[in-house]
This record gives sequence, structure tokens and C-alpha cells, in this order.
Amino acid sequence: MDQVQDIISNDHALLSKFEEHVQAGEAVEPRDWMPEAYRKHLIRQISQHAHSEVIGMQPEGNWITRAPSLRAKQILLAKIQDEGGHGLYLYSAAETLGITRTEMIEQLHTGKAKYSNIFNYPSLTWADIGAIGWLVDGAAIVNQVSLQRTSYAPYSRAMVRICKEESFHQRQGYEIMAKMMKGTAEQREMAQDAMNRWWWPSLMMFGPHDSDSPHAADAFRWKIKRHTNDELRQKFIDKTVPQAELIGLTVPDPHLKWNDAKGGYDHGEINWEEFKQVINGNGPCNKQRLQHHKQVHDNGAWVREAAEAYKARTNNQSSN
Ligand code: FAQ
Repeated sequence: MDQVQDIISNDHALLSKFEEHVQAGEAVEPRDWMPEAYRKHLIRQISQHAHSEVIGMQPEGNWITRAPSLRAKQILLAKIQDEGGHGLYLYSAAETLGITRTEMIEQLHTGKAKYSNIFNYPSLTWADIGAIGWLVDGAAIVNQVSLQRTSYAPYSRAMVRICKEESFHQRQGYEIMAKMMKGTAEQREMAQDAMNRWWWPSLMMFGPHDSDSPHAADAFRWKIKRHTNDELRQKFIDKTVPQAELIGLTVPDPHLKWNDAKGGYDHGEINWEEFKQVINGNGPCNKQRLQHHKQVHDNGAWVREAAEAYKARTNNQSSN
């Protein structure tokens, strides 16, 4: 019994020390002691972030063969490749918390792990590629700039690198939209239609309102998050609306209005029922996205086996 008591008071002491450490703004490294709930929280968030990057390659991948010029094709290819790279940094960051890549992929395939709502919508026209770069990457940047100062050091380091690349992504998307808005009436209509379809799902990317965010309390206590979902959403709206106006796009929100007192835009309510449906597997493309990921993963089994065999062989040679 004394031994159990010792373990409990030792854990309390460790927890207090840990919380003092993060509250002082210090980083947590993989070998540092951390509460089990902190570790699980991060595995959930980082793995879902990684899955989002990789699944997010699909809607844009749909347009590689149909890009309107060689320049556009090269840019799109580079961008999609970057997203794959972001997935790899993030899977590696999550692995430092004691979960394997295989386990994370299994959680994705069985529906236990989520990925961003946004990638369950179809990319119907070339303007959607502009809207994804401008709005989706734009939303991702706002969130990820804040995450650069997250308490878990491997996640924070991954974010610094990712943010540099995302700002190029956002600009290439905006360039597509600006170009289309200077084009024919049909092209302008196409750009506006993409804006109408991607605006609201982009706002949903920031997650539920703060009052409905079950993970918020722990995220702030442990400085995993530095800004709330609503704060970041507001920042994104305030930054994006003037960009839309500059190129002649209309934001599809009749309630959008500048509010002098708060120094930001008031906006209409998000359709949270749609959000709930999409994140729980019932969006327009959920089944297609997961099925494609599973198929590609199965087709790549031989690559993983070959890499494992090569690793075993080089390990053997170096120990001889
Ligand atoms: N989609 O309590 P909270 C990108 C879930 S990367 C789906 O507020 P939290 C780059 C949430 O998981 C985009 N599910 O949760 C790119 C939780 O469910 P759970 C990805 C969502 O974690 C561009 C429940 O709702 N970025 O776009 C979403 O504190 C173009 C309760 O929510 C990141 O992942 C959602 N939008 O806050 C790539 C950023 N929102 O897990 C390719 C890192 C919430 O209990 C092409 N993540 N849920 O089953 C975060 O900052 C946070 O995880 C939030 C959610 C803000 C997403």
C-alpha cells in the first residue's frame, strides 16, 4: 500500500513539474516525462493532421492531368508533393510519442482517426484548384502559424517548416483565382462558383465553436493550442474577405458585415449539421477518399517490404 501511495505522490509531483514547465512556455521533448493524457491528445491531433495532408492530395491530384498549361501543371505537381512531405514530417512527429505509422494508418482505415472535413468535397473545375490553394491552404496557414508555438517540440518544428511551404501554396491558389477573374465571363462564373462551394467548408476547418470544443480545455492547459477555434476562424475571415473583394469575388454570406467596434467582420452561422455529417463519414466524397487511400496503400505493400528487407540487410552487413 505504501508503495502505491509513493507512486501516486510521485506522479502528482511529476505532473505539477510538467505543468509548471509548459505554463512557463518551455517546450516538451520526446524523452521528457509527460502525462498520458497529453501524449494521447497529441497522437490524436498530430496523426489527424498528418492524415489530412495525405488525403488532401486527392482533390488536387484529380487535376494534374488536366492543368491548363505546363506551368500550371508543374506548380500543381510541386504543391501536391509538398503536401505528401508535410504528411511525412507529421507522421514522424507522432511516432516520437510511441505510436507506429502502421497503427496510425490502421486507425485511419477503420475510421477511428479523423481527417479534415474539407477533403471530403469534390474538385469539380480548375477554379476549385485555385479555391483550394487560396482558401484551404489559407485557412491551414492561419491555424499552423499558431501551432508553431505549440508545446510539443517535434510538432512545433514540423509546423515551422510546413508554414514556409504553405504560404507559397496560398499564393499559387490566389494567382489562379485572380487570373480567372480577369478572364472571360465563363471563367469568372467558374471562380465565383468555386468560391461559393469552398467558403463555408473552409470556415468549418477551424473546428466547432469554442463552447462546443471538448478538447479545448486540455489543449490550453498544456499549451498545445495558443488560440481558440473561433479566434483563428475570425482571423482567417478578416484576412480573406479583402482579398476576395480585391479580385471581384463575392463572399457567399449575406450576413457578412464589418464591425467597427470589434475591428473584424461579423458573419453568418456555419451549418454545423453539415460539419457533423462530413466528419462522421457522410460527406460527398468520404467513401471515395478512404477507398482510394486503402487501394494505394495495398498496392504499395511491396515497396514497404522491399524497404524493410533492405534495412535488415544493411543492418546485418554493418553488424558483421
Ligand atoms: N475536420 O475539440 P475540438 C491542410 C473534430 S491541413 C475534421 O475543437 P481539436 C493542408 C476533432 O478532431 C488541415 N474533424 O478538437 C493542405 C474532434 O474529434 P475527435 C488539417 C474536426 O483537436 C491543404 C472534434 O471535432 N489541419 O489543410 C475538425 O482541439 C491543401 C472536436 O473538436 C489540422 O489538422 C475538422 N475541420 O481542434 C493539405 C491542424 N475540427 O478527435 C492538402 C491541426 C474538429 O475527438 C491540400 N489540428 N474536428 O474524434 C488542429 O488544430 C485541431 O485538431 C482542430 C480541432 C482545430 C482541427
